[in-house]
Amino acid sequence: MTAPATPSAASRIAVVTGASSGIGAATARQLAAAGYRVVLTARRKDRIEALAEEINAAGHSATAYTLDVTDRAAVDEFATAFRTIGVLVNNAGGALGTDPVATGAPEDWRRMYETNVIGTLNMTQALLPALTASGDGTVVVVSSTAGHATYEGGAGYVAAKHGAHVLAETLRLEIVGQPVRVIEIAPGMVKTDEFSLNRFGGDEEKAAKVYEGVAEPLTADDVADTIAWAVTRPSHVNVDLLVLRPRAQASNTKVHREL
Ligand code: 8X3
Repeated sequence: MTAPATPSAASRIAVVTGASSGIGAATARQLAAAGYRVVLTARRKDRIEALAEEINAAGHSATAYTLDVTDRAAVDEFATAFRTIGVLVNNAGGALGTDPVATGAPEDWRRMYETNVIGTLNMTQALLPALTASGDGTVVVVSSTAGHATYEGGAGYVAAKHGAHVLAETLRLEIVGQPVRVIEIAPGMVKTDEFSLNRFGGDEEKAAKVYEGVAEPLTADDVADTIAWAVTRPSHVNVDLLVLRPRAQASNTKVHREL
């Protein structure tokens, strides 16, 4: 097996969005352990500050920066702090509702497009010069299996994640020849504290049902581990797209449940 690459001085900073919980927080921890100086961004200041403290106390390096990725002016301001960065992990996003197309709320669709697609676009555009300047940059887009196939009740989220997938795929075409990789990680069923809870507006019962009888849904750490693996491949190796699901999930609609 190829040994993980150690980040060079110019590429040592990794910015992670949505770092306040779940996959984002787990990714920040793992990239910090891999030798990156992680910059944690999210809207919830208390959470990212607490995580930065935890990472620093473990002997690694982290700073917290409160940021809403959908606020372009704030993102541009954030980007002025960096001349070079090595890694941008676009993880912020999420789902709202499981309504069918016939009755889904346009406002939910809009918000999902804003966070999953425009947020990724804002961060990627703003930081691309710094990623390129490092001479060895990596953009990670955390999409979803929802970015590759649909399911009933999922259209708003599926449409947004298809948007994130297309952004990654198109950017890779457009910047080929420049020293920046574009990696898409597409997780299936991941059990985190907040993903389903947010999707169902805080309804714990509905959120729990998503994972009912599923032996071992993926964890945030499983996904973070995959992201860290892809990021630490040698610079010439671009993991274009990696789909990961729990063993109990064969497709978006085929899940084995022991009930
Ligand atoms: C999460 C996967 O199946 O809830 O991105 O759309 S799913």
